[in-house]
Amino acid sequence: MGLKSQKPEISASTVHPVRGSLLRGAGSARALATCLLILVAGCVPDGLEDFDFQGLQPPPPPDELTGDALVGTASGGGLDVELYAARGGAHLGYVRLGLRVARSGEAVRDARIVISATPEAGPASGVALPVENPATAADADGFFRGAAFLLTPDTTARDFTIRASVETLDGASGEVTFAVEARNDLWMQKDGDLLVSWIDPLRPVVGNNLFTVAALRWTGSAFVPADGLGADLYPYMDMGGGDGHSTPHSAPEALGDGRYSWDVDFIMSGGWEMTVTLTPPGESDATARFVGYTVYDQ
Ligand SMILES: [Cu+2]
Repeated sequence: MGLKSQKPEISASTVHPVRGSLLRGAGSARALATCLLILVAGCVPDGLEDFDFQGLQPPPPPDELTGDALVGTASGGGLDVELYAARGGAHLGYVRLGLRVARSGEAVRDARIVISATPEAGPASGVALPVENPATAADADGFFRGAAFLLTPDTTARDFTIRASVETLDGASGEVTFAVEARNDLWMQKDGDLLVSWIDPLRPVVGNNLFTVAALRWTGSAFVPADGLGADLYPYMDMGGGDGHSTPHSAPEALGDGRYSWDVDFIMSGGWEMTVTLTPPGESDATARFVGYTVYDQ
């Protein structure tokens, strides 16, 4: 024992899929050698008794972090409204919102809803933030689905007000207000006056994903979409011991409205770093690093 005389058990999930051109960093040569060895006979990286590459990754957070969390309830005009936010609740950046409306305990399934969102503190206090209003029909789960960018220039002032003006198709109307404190986590990264929000995918999986971010610039009085930027993506998985690798992805596509997207084929589940480099014409690069982003097996 101790010698690698036993043939390690190799399953598809423990073999590290690596392409030489995706490697980078000081450990590249060693990683490549490691992986060639795996292909030939299996191998044991430094400090490991068995080659469980997935075991090098921190345990993935509970899946509920991608789900809807109740943010608050409010009533107005005889309408009771529950506000939900995806990804486990309100956070800085692009927040998918779900509203459930009831009148006298009866779910309302058709309504015109207009959302507004404003920061309550910091340099952008009172500024109207970009929002997406829900369609007039609730989805199968009874949610009116919309979204808001909860943005703040300095990321420390994280109190927001979200308002919803609700008008049912049969004439009832009410206005509700929610005080929301947003988490500062990986969903929004800033560099200077550029704020970069992760839009999609909500829950990335191994295989093909459309990765989309939105860049907005704080002008001192408003957040405006930052179009016409050079855009570059570098997905990277740190495998520990100086080894790491990227994964195949397409060239960027500028979608307008400050949005940029890439097709990304994640070759492994676990924690990834997504580095987005944006270059405004005639200015220096801005870098947004989304670190610890979990890619699920399915
Ligand atoms: Cu990996």
